[in-house]
Amino acid sequence: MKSTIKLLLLTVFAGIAPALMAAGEWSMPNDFDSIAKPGSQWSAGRADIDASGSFRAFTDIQENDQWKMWNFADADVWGNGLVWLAVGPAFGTEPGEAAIHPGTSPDKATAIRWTAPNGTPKTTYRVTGLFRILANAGDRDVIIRLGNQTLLDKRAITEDQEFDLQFSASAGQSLDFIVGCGESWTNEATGFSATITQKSAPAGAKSTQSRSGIPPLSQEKSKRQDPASPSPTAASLAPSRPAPAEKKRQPRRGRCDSRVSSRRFRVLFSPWRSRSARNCA
Ligand SMILES: [Ca+2]
Repeated sequence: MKSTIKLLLLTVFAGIAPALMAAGEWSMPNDFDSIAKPGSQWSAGRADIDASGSFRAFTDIQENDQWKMWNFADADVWGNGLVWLAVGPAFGTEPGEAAIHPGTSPDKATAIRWTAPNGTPKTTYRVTGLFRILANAGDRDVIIRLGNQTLLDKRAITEDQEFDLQFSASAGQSLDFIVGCGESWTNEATGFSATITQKSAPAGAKSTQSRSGIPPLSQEKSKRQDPASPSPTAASLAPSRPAPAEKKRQPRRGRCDSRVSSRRFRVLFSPWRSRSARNCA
């Protein structure tokens, strides 16, 4: 019930947030569509849970009526980590909710990254939000890291994790919201929301930044695939296909050394598996 109320509040906030947002404020999932776009403060990729500087941005996005998904689009898309914005119900996420899913080991954790905007020296920000445990979930690590400074570090958790933190960042400094696999790799899809608000700027500095420069999700025209010419990737995520259930908990096989074994995933993502593996040696 508590989780449902949180999700309801997030949904309501997502609906009114675009009208309320001002310069010096950034928010996920509202800014999801700005990921990797020029001028955006947001990106997503892989990050070792224990090594700052390990971030490597995802390279591909797939979109259909179920989700918009960033990943490496390689043979083992789940095992190498991904993030998505639910367009329809997907793996426990509700429409409009963002999710982070880690790869198979701590060095293959997945991060959504916010980078402090250009134009100001060190500035104070407040960040509030939630890592939401989805249905049938396993344990996972949740970490918030500012450069090499750890702001939040919870390992192998199975409960929702809220956060309300204050930090100071210089232009270009990155804040990583990281989800790792926990003690074993299975069922780590984690709902994610965050709002970053600029609290102060140095005297004489004038912020010229809007939150992303990209139209918010609710204002952007839906990018549905043209059914007459679906992309191969869209076909692999066909909207008519029922959303698969969360992976069942697997017997513990040591820390994060399991691999995708579900026949269902192999069938579901067979188009990706036929593609040459890349990026994730
Ligand atoms: Ca786990």
